[in-house]
Amino acid sequence: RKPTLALIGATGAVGTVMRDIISGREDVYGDIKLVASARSAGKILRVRGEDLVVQELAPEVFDGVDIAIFDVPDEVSATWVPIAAERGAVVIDKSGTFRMNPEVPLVVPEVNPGAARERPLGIISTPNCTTLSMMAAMGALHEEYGLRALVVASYQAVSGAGVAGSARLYDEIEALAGDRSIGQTAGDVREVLRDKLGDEESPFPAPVAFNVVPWAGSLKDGGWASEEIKLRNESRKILGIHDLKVSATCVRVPVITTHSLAVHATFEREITVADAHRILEAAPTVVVMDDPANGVFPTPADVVGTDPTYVGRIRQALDFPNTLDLFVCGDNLRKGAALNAAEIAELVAAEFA
Ligand code: 11C
Repeated sequence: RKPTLALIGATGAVGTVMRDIISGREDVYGDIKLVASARSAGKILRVRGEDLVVQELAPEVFDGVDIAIFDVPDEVSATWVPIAAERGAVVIDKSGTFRMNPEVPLVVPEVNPGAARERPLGIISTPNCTTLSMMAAMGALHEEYGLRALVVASYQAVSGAGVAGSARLYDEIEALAGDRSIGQTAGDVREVLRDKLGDEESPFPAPVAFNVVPWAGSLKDGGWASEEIKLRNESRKILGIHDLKVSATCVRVPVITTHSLAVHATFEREITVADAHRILEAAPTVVVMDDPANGVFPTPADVVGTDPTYVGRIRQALDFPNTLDLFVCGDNLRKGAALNAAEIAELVAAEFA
């Protein structure tokens, strides 16, 4: 039989992409329910060519649901994911709440698909979009060369902070556009934004238009940002390397969608650029764009809206043994969020066949 699917958080930035992805992939579901907060309940949204009424999140909504995909804030997942699991749904949760729970697998289907079956709580977590942007590529390289260490700088898109993140960048660009004196004096960008946008709340701690912001997430011990700690812990869990050395600096950039990462990756054995090309070209969900002599490398503007992980600028580090430097781009709303969850849901749906 075909399992019943519920999408919780159906109206958010990821929920919107999720409906699009579910509509475009092989139809493995019976009924689909769209669920959101009271504010969005009653809206009519399209999925799989059907118009569905969004239902309000309530315990009864999970009756008869086999698979529930949650894309809601951490605190909403903390309350509602266990309720859905108790009512019999296999939950795929995009929040950070359960990712590091040893009884909850953290799954990237290209890397550890088998882990999706080991779910004693009936919960499977899907990683942070920044971690996910490099996992398909790093998993493939690790399989042959044994990954030992990752030093990463991220260039994160504003839609990682949801609909409000994208709205803020559009508003800032509109407020600043047309004045060719902007960006040449300290503080002028902040000043114009204050004048033109007033007290409008920003999800970012500094202007993101005409700027880069070395901060993503909340403050953790030692001055680390939560995003940087997630990237470390989640990479270790997904790749199954408990002592993987990871150091990250996460930076927000004025890009609407698609996270990029500059990755400095050290392996157990010597690895050449040709080795990396061979492995990554054979990886089904990775696209190699690496011909800098002809201006070929991935950029967010060229890959947004697509599913693969793109890798370019692959170089053998000059001063570090067994180490590659490379640049990765991945759509943070697709593979970074909705697509990975949909792929996990398909693994679970196959169990119903
Ligand atoms: C961002 N990666 O770009 C974050 C958003 O743990 O899933 C997702 C946070 C998470 O802001």
